[in-house]
Amino acid sequence: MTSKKILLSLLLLVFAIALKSQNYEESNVQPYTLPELLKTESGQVIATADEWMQIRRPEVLRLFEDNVYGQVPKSFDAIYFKKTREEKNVLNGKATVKEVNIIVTRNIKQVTIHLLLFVPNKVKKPVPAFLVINHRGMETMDVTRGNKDDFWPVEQVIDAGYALAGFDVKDVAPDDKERFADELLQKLYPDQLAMNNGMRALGAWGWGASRIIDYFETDPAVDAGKVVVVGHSRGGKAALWCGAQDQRVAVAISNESGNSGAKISRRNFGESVEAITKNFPYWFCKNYQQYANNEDKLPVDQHMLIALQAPRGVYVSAAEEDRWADNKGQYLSLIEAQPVFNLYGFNLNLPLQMPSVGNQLFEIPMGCHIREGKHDMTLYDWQQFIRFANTFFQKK
Ligand code: GTR
Repeated sequence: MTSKKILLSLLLLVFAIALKSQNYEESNVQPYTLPELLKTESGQVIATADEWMQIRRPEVLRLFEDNVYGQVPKSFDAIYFKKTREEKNVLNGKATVKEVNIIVTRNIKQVTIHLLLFVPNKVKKPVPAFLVINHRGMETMDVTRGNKDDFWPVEQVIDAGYALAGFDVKDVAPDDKERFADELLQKLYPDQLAMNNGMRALGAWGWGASRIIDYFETDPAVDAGKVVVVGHSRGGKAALWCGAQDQRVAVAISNESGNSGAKISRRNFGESVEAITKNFPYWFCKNYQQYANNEDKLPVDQHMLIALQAPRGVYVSAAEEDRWADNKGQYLSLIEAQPVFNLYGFNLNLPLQMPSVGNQLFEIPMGCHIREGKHDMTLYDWQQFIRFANTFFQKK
């Protein structure tokens, strides 16, 4: 073979490998078999909500810990809440803003989560709250409202009668391959770093949201039983993982979370486990690497993450042009998770077809929408979240 031909065959090979892991053609989606949701590892068939809660749910949670996101340590020595600011008349008198340092200690080390919280003034307390796992930096939540970002539409959320809370993920785990361990992992849980099923960034972000719920339990203005955890993309993966770990979460909202979030991993469309573990190894436990290009060996798939939210609320949103996130794969997870919700007496029967673009669909406690446009979290998305939450909480 001439060197030209060798080069050409090599290029074709590279192209074929890339194609295998990043398919965008529906007709190229290969058949797959999902792990069984309602059968335990020892073969016991789960037939009641009680059996799910006592037997299968803990098993599925452990499988996600050991193979995907890593453990989430529950213990620490102390937690303190230090209000650093409170202004009672912001947003034209409509809201009170608070900033609270949430300080968590373990073995004489500490981390501080900076919580930003807006609470509506003229509404009966306590109020339900949206809690955003924010990976886009504090600027997006600009407290002075000089920089209004649709990612954080506090005016609209307050008008709808909800509190809006947020924190920057860097307080617990910077979103960076080199520095992700700088906060929570090195300071409080260094032992996790040595473990193949140890916590990494996504686990830390969800852990951070849980500490904010700890704070809500002490704030009479917020209803800690009505917390909607919201995340976009990588934040959406963390929101689902947080809702799986922490059953105080009333609703988990995953906005365009895609691979290792809401989408079925075995469906070879858009981002693959290979791509995500290569580009973002520090989001997941080490064990997850072994499923790159090997999704069929995963003992879970992401519909089981949706099922772990039952019987609480779960909402999955998508954007038409966000093919990387595999909108159909996300919707299929909702469909596949329904049997667990139905053990609780719901009668979910979502249509097999995804809603068309511009439409919202919900059968409480599940909901979804798909909007036109690109990968982002927009005011339109928030309007749908609020509409879903109003119905979920039976608010006016
Ligand atoms: C992408 C990543 C996705 C998604 C996204 C985001 O680069 O591949 O899984 O998380 O980032 O967070 O915006």
